[in-house]
Amino acid sequence: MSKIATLCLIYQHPKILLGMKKRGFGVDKWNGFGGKVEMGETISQAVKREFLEEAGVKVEQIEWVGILNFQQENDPEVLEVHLFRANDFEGEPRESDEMRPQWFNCDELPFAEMWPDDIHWMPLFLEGKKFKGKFLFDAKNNILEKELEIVEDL
Ligand code: 8OG
Repeated sequence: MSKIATLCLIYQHPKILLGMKKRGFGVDKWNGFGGKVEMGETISQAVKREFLEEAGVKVEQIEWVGILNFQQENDPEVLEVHLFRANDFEGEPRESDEMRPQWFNCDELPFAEMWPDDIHWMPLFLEGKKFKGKFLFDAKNNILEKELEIVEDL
């Protein structure tokens, strides 16, 4: 069983746009923007829709950089997250019901307030690598198992 979600980060070296999740899954964590892919839409349509809904900005050129599978212990469901980078955007990031956007310097990312897997793949993201990974979490979101590899193509 698997669900598909998107995650997209705007990276304009050295700045990266994150959002504080205000409600729901991942609340009180800084993250990129994204969510579940809806019926009848493509993955890239979902990236653009979620960015507009959550941060009020339009992203057009997006680059597919990773696939990460997340699973909770004792739960057969796998969340397959497609990770994207955008360099450009239109509009001014603004707060929504779901996210409070903020720019960070890529050397000062708030890993203590991010998902625990992010510290593992973020260096690859910042280096412009493509990667695939798999993380298994316990009920407290500690990482029990981790697989991460750089790939040429996704
Ligand atoms: O629709 P919803 O907001 O529930 O979607 C969840 C978002 O959170 C989606 O963009 C994917 C993202 N996400 C996870 N797990 C993890 C994780 O471990 N690390 C990061 N950085 N993002 C995650 O669902």
